Amino acid sequence: MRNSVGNTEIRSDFCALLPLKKLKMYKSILFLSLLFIWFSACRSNHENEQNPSGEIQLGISHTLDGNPLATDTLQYVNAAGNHYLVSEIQWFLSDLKLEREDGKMVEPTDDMAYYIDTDLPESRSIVLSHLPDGNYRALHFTFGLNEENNRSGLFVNPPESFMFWPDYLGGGYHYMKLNGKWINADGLAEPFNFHLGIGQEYDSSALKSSYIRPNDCCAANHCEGYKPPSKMMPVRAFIQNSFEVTLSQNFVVRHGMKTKLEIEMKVENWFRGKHVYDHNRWGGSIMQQQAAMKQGLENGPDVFALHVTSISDVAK
Ligand SMILES: [Cu+2]
Repeated sequence: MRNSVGNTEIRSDFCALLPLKKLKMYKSILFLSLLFIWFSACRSNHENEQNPSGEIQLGISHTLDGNPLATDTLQYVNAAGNHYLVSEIQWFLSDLKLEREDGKMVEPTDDMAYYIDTDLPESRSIVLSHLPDGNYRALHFTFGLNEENNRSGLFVNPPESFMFWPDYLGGGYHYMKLNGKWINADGLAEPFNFHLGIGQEYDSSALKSSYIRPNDCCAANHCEGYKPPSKMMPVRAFIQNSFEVTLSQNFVVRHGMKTKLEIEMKVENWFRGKHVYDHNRWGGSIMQQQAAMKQGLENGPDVFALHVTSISDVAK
């Protein structure tokens, strides 16, 4: 009996001991897990405190006379009095930089250039993430591609590759194709290709025997809508026409938040400002007319504006 009691006691102690050991083991695992989670959270918090980062969603809009651009409708009149329509706008925005309130520049992306197209909605939204938290005072970009980057063969796939600028006119890529029609002096709707890119300085003193025939040498290398003359004076020098745009505007980047900004292209301003651009004067094709491109380019800085749309949680 005692034995059996003893046995029972021994057995019951043994049985009680096993769960206790397991319990201790579970407690240890739980403790270590909690310790690990706590340590990870602290480390993560510490990293966030060291490098808090937020996001910018940069939209691109095209407006005309204060309203969203309506394509293919003959409803606009420019400063020169030309009645006109716009069918499409394609352009490059490059070297994007953000300026903090202390003047330090932040390069928010590894992408050198962005192709923007009025017919491609996805091209009009750029997401910039992991940006340093803080207050900012301006956004900078290059309209088109700068001299260093503007090299033929840089883009091999469309639509970017379709932006090529003929090598005999300087090569690289169009900064912008703004295509449309205007009612010319004869009252007819005539196409215009307001194309901006590398300009040329022609050698007017060259012998006629040295003129080049672009259609013979490079017929496959003309952009659509552009018909070069049958003979062209030799080019003495090429002119880099891209320009820097600075858009002063205060905005913030906050950790875990998404700031929505919008770059607005005010299309009518290509044709007014420093110069009143007249399609009747320059005609439909200006890729060989540096004086015409210069008017547009010098109007360019007033073409762009930056707006702060909203700030919200990244998840929204
Ligand atoms: Cu062109």
